[in-house]
Amino acid sequence: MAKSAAEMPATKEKEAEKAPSQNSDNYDASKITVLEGLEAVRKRPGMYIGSTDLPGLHHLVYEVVDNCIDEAMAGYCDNIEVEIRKGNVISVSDNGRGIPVEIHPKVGVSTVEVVLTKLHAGGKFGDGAYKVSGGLHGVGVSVVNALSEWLQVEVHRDGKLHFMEFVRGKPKAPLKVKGPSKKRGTTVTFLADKEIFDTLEYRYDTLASRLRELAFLNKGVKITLRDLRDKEPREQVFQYKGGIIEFVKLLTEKKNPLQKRPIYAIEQKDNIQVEFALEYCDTYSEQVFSFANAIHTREGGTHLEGFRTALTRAINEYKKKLGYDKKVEEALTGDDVREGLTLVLSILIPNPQFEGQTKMKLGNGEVRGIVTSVAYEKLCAYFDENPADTKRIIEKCLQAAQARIAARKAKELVRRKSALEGAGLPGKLADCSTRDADEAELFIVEGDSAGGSAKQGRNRHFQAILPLKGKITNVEKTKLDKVLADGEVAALISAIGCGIGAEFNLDKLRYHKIIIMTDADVDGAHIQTLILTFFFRHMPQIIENGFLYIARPPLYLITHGKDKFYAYSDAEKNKIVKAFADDKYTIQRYKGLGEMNPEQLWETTMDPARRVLLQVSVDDAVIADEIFTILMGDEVEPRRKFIEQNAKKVEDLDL
Ligand code: 0RA
Repeated sequence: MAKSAAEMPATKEKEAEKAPSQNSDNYDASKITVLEGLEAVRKRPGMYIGSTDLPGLHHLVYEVVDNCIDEAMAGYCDNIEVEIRKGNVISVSDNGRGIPVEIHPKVGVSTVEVVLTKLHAGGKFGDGAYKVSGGLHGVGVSVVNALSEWLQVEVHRDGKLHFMEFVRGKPKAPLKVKGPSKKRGTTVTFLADKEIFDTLEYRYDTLASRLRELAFLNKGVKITLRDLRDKEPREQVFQYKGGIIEFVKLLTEKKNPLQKRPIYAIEQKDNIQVEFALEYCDTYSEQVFSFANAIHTREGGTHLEGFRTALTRAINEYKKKLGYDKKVEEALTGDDVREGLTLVLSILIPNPQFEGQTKMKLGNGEVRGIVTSVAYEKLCAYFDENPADTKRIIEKCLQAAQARIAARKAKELVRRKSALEGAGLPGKLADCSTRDADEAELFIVEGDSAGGSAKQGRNRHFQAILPLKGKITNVEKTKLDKVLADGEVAALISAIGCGIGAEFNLDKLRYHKIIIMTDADVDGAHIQTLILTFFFRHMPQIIENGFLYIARPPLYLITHGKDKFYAYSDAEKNKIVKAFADDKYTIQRYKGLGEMNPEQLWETTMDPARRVLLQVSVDDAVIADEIFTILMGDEVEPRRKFIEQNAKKVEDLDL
């Protein structure tokens, strides 16, 4: 948690005054401002790096790497190495120009010191290059320094190796020359401050995912990630000569593309560089990655809006040109041309403006028209030159339109039955009495018998029960109209209260905890996956906002005299049993939720004070999409491989 100003030690201001006395001839007003600058960062870290939890911690690494990427984008660097060392020390090296070492004319200390101790000093002095750093939170490496217990910087420049060290943002000594060097570049090594961060345990996969993304966006640049924390070091090298074309190919690897190769274009207009790669597959969902200056704009923005306009316009243009208007008269909508689309859009812009709650939406208005005109022209050129691919793409979009028209009718039908409207909650929902979504919980329970126990065992003030019969429709293989025709899914949508598709509205969510409760067997695991797939594809906002959970019922009841023990794994069971000197105990293996009586179900799985809930999160959208495509799609071979490779985990499900 971010520490509030009040919690910070009161001595900070004094320390700020004391520090320059190590070097009293540098004791001037500007120096004090510098130190105060970093104190502000330590007081309100959240303002600079978003949070002091795991995402904030990873942000430190990204901040340094972004500076290396700037060197790469300016054409001076093609090798970046990131190391997680024992004790969670991070080291980031590049072969860029090296941070300038000469005395900064305005501040009177080395530029290295300015860059590392002054907020916003990351600015590359207006050399006209596009920049990643300073984009999202506009911070720079000084923030990393401020939030590190210690930080060391090595600069290879002008034939020399320069070195400087800091403690909690304050220089230990001025920049010094350590010796000669034939190399060029910068190495920043730091230990994040445990006084600031909730945790220092970097997640390898999270860092790998971002570094891979950066490698795709900066074609040719070699980025190495090395984890030296465990006995067995782990290393991955990311380098893609094909850039975002390879990104799209990776995303569509497990799907069936409709094209020979991705559509790709890059062009600069009015100082804005527009680059995109896209491919259509025979799937139903859309996968989009949009970037502005290598920052992942998860909420999209003007660049994506501009692109969508161009895509819809160009496809409608060729639909008409190729005579498809006879087949479907209605114009294709934005949604129609998005089905099965995999798109990577990357733009470079001199002054990006990031908006939205998470600052992940591009706001620059001038970008919209520029992207539309570049993309429209390039798409039309491709459609002219590749008639066979174009036909397949248009036919795919027509299918989407037909399904949409059918879904509209189906929806109207369902609505008439008022299943989706507030008027009628599903009959089998045992709702809770509270109307406060914050405290309300919805248990999605497998089967009517378990549903019955859950209904009796629950706390009816805040716990609602929705029993689902059997297996719901696999949404990965089915269009929305058919999905809606499944009464179980319709009941689920209606209970949740947000609607579906374009009408989805998260504000209407009736429960802030939606808990999937299935048997601990293969069928239960399958049902769980089906429900997860439904949320992932149709209500991702529920997952993104942390509202979806999985309940963990116990596997065993062990009775010893009058005492009862529940075990949630084999290991736990063995541990419990070992503790009994005598043999007078019995073990009951729960095969399903239905075997538990209402009281047991409450004690073990539903009581907030005692239960174990797993929160569902989709950290890495690329991997999640891949897993759902494999598990629920119609390609048998990759599914077989996935299950084989993960056989251990699958077994675990069926302990
Ligand atoms: C300030 C100015 C220049 C480069 C850098 C900072 C710089 C910072 C970092 C942090 C990690 N690696 C870095 N590489 C460079 C411009 C250099 C020039 O104009 O010579």
